[in-house]
Amino acid sequence: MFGSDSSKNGLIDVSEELARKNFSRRRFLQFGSAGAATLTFAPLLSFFSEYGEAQIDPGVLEESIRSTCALCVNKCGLIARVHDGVVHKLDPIPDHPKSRGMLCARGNSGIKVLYDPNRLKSPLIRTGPRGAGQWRQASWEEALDHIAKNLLEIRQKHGPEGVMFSSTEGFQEHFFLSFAEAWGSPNVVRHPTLCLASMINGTFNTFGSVPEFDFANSRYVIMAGANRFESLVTPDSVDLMRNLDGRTKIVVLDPRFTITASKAHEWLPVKPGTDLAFALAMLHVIIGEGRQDQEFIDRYTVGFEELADHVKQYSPEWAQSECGIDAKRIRKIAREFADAAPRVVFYPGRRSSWTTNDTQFRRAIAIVNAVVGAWDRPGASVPKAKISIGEPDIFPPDDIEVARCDALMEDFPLANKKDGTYLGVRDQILQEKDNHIRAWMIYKQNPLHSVPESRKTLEMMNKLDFIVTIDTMPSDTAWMSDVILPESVYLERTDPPHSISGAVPLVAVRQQVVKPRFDTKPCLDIMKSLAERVDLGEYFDYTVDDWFDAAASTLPVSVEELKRKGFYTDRELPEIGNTLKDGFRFRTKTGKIELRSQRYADAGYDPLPVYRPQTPLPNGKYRLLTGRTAIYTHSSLQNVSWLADEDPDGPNVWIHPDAASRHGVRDGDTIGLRTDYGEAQAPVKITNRIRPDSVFVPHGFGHTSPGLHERSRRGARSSDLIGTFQDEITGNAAMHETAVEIFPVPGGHHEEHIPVSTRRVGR
Ligand SMILES: Nc1nc2c(c(=O)[nH]1)N[C@H]1C(S)=C(S)[C@@H](COP(=O)(O)OP(=O)(O)OC[C@H]3O[C@@H](n4cnc5c(=O)[nH]c(N)nc54)[C@H](O)[C@@H]3O)O[C@H]1N2
Ligand SMILES: Nc1nc2c(c(=O)[nH]1)N[C@H]1C(S)=C(S)[C@@H](COP(=O)(O)OP(=O)(O)OC[C@H]3O[C@@H](n4cnc5c(=O)[nH]c(N)nc54)[C@H](O)[C@@H]3O)O[C@H]1N2
Ligand code: SF4
Ligand SMILES: [Mo]
Repeated sequence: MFGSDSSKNGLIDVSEELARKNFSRRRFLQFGSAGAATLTFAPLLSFFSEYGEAQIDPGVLEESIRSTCALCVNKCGLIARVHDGVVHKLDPIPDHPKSRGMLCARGNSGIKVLYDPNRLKSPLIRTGPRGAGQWRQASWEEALDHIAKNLLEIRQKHGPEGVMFSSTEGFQEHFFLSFAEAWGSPNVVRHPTLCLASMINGTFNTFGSVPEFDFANSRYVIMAGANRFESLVTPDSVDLMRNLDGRTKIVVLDPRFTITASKAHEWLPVKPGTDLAFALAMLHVIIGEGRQDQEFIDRYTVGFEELADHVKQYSPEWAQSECGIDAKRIRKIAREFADAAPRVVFYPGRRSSWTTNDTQFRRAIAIVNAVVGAWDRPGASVPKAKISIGEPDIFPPDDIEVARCDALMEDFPLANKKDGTYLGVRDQILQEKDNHIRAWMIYKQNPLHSVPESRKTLEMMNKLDFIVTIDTMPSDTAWMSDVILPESVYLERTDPPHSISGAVPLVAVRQQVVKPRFDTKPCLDIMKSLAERVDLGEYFDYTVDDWFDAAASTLPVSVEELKRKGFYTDRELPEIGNTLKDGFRFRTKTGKIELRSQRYADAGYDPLPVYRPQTPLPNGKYRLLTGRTAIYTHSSLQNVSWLADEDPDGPNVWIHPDAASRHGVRDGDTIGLRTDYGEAQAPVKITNRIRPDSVFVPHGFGHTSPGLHERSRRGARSSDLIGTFQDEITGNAAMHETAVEIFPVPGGHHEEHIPVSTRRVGR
């Protein structure tokens, strides 16, 4: 998984695809634009599946080009080996501060993302009923004119707020958001309330910032659910992996025996949704036995007395009855953790969209770290730094006067206003509390997968007059849109340089490795051309080169050096201890680390984390858990054959042997899954690596778009099953509140058992 050696060669693979279609590579290159012309009349699916119009520019840009991976949130540094206009291999940048010389399986397979035969190849305009898959290939001029006309009509009738914008992070997202701002719509939703909003909120409202971790020097690490050896987060995953030398004890709480759990010293199969009981009991033991770092507490924190009183009620025996972890074990871990402090980390997690009380759990984690003084010290949580870089002078848009469509600030006063809450906005539209929103612009996001309860998302789409999706693939969401705009993939684009905060901060560079293969554009070009058509061109009076010049003007390196090295940083090691110097003010209300949160108290929330039991599971049902595996990114990359071929589990839903025998299903059978929100079918993996009361539905399978390869359509779409629940403080989606039934389906029993690990899907 962490190897730098990609044994597969892009050229060979491209040729394989071509051989299948009776093309030689030479003919393929010659085919060029003539192929594109004939395809205009090709049948419907040809936009998505044919290779004929592919054009690889034979002009070599450079042999080795440094850039940044974009296949997940992590921004690892890569070196592309390019020959004759073809990317042959992707290697990691050895000394990159974010990825530390690692490029994961997905990063290595980026070649197959570039050469994916199902890629979007030109703008498409819907010609039949929505979702029927009738498309017309359009020029950029035509597609953008069409979008501009529709947006302007909506603005005239409903105001700028009539257009909703939604997006997920990325180096070009800025331009999409700039368009939304210039357009004047407050109705913007971003991915954090599907992901990490509660972790950010709980941690920030304790420490006034969200830290990284000095794992290289840690001696004790507790991971609750954070599956760092599958759900990779750099540099954490790499640093933890390097730390598996026996010096550092790792304890993993997870209802599943994940790869991370398999590398840990202790696996605690916690009952889903009850980790807060464990954390509170740890505090009970640490404080009850006087193991806290009192000097640190007195000097840097507020609220200790209240905390000590508050956790008296949460004994390990009580916690055992809630979370299923033996009281003696909790005591032992609490003692070991406090004794190893401050070189300890109770890791706050990443996707913290689990339960309606998630933010309070993340707060409790922060508090455990604080009371043992594990903050801004070697081996502990350490604050991030950021390198400030210049930006071009941009014509400032007017302030947006209209209010958001969701009652965000009334319902979630401490939520991040700019990111909105996804489920809140959808609810407004569904309940027609706000009839203004008529259009939806979507950038680099697949809401039909990533937002729980897809039937509601579809219902919302049906209420809207106009939907545009900017993607690289014909995703399920793109398929349900009115216009699809194809963005060039990351290896074809130069993005503006990005300052990434971290214990070791960096400025990351993504630059073009090969010219675009199809009629695609980077988001900046798309937004700029659209802005010109709706009289907002003045807000896009810059080029991507201007962004490089502005950034370099504030750095001690030139644009050329920045591009040659692929990144810039101003240090090799984290600077530790700055927040512990005299006079430092934490960005909390009191200026101190808040064991008792003043902001929560002011907003009417519990200022100390209060445990609330989860709604009990109805008889015969299981807790539905979701999450990712090492080789896919959310609902992306299931189309990549290299990854699917190497995937031992694929879309298989995990169930415990007890559940299997109760329902009479065998390993590999197709089973039915039913919740109050929807139904799906998927193959099953029977394993004692999961608690008997839980079912794990891996995220990102069961695609419905006919534009994708059939390997993407295997399994269940988890968003079809998960219900709408929200964290009470942030509005974050709570994805593990749903109960699921499982049942055998007719024809689902496969007599001949094929071991999961040897099952192959076709290329
Ligand atoms: N059931 C369930 N739901 C979840 C999660 C889960 O574990 N289970 N995880 C949650 C989390 S943590 C997150 S962060 C969100 C993520 O949710 P999303 O942001 O929706 O992530 P993806 O599902 O990967 O969809 C990304 C889309 O962007 C497209 N894309 C990829 N690269 C580019 C590009 O360069 N340009 C453009 N324009 N498009 C591109 C892909 O083809 C894909 O259609 O999902 C959340 N939802
Ligand atoms: N390979 C890969 N890496 C990724 C991503 C990807 O899509 N693919 N996405 C990136 C993104 S955007 C994010 S947010 C992160 C997500 O990183 P993580 O948050 O680590 O990832 P998940 O896989 O969503 O969930 C982690 C684990 O939580 C467990 N779990 C479920 N319920 C509970 C519970 O109640 N208690 C405990 N203790 N555990 C529970 C699940 O069994 C699962 O193993 O990964 C990032 N890295
Ligand atoms: S973790 Fe893998 S997919 Fe994500 S940025 Fe790094 S190499 Fe790319
Ligand atoms: Mo995420």
